[in-house]
Amino acid sequence: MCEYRDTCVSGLPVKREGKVLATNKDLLKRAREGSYAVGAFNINNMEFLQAITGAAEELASPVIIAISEGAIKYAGFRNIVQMVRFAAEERKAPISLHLDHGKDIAVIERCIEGGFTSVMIDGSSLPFEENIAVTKKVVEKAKDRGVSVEGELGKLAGIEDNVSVAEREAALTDPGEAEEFVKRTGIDALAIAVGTSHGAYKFKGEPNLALNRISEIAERVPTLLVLHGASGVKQENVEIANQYGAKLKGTKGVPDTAIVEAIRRGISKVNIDTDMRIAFTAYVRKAMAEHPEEIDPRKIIGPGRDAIARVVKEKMKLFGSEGKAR
Ligand code: TD3
Ligand code: ZN
Repeated sequence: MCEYRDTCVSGLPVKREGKVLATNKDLLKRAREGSYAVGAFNINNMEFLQAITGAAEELASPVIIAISEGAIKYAGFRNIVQMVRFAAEERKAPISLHLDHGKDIAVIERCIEGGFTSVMIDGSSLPFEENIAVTKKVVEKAKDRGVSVEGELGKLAGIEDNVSVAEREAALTDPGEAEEFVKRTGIDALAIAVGTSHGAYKFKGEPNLALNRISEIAERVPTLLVLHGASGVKQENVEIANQYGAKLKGTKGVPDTAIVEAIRRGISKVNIDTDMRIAFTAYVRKAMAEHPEEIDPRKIIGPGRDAIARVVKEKMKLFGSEGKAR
């Protein structure tokens, strides 16, 4: 039997007429209307992609495959695009191919021309006017191609990292600026800073997030809102990793309750990378420690791939996207 979505020729997937990949705008608009969020999960290789799209298929959830500039360098542009397109042909779940934290205009242009359905232009480190200028430029290039654009305003620094209240305030996204930024750039989605940061060390003390900022921004800004640095960094996988030789100390992530609250207040896209990295590391380490005689890479990496799928399924349930692609 043909396992592919549409016509099959000798068991090979045939590109559907129209689009194989969804855009972020398509997926996120529906999410906002349905009061849930779509997860954006980063990949660098085949195993992560298989785990994520397999989870999406199993739970009938839309999903965004996020690719960093570093991932393009590591895996190769054409490998990434072809792998993700093939996954989208093979799986029933709607899949979008998104450039995460694009900074290099040449890379962003290549993504727009070369098959990505969404790009992020991260001008958050630039002065306000420069951020607007570069973001606008990307929107102009993307529009003709039907590619969605995500911009970023505010600094993704952990609140605890900032010494003073004034500095904390300065890092968070200002609702008035957000309104002007969206109006002047025409972006489809805006990444906002509400106290999260990238990686496994988000807070020194207790998690401290400015969740009310999300409501304030959502009230003034008609665009879709994105939460970066959203990994939960649960102790379970950190402990397994450490048990098998990792040295992850003082890790801290965003509590599940805060994620649910962020979505309730208007977040439609939630970015996850660190939680998958920790799960992968934990289970690859475990496999190598328990089977030191093993040299078959499938026996070593396979358990890591299974662990990623478990993390992704948990996130899809948390974000409420499970069953939304039925
Ligand atoms: O944009 N990303 C993914 C890349 C960050 C490097 O890990 C995120 O916002 C994910 O954040 P997190 O919490 O998984 O590090
Ligand atoms: Zn990010």
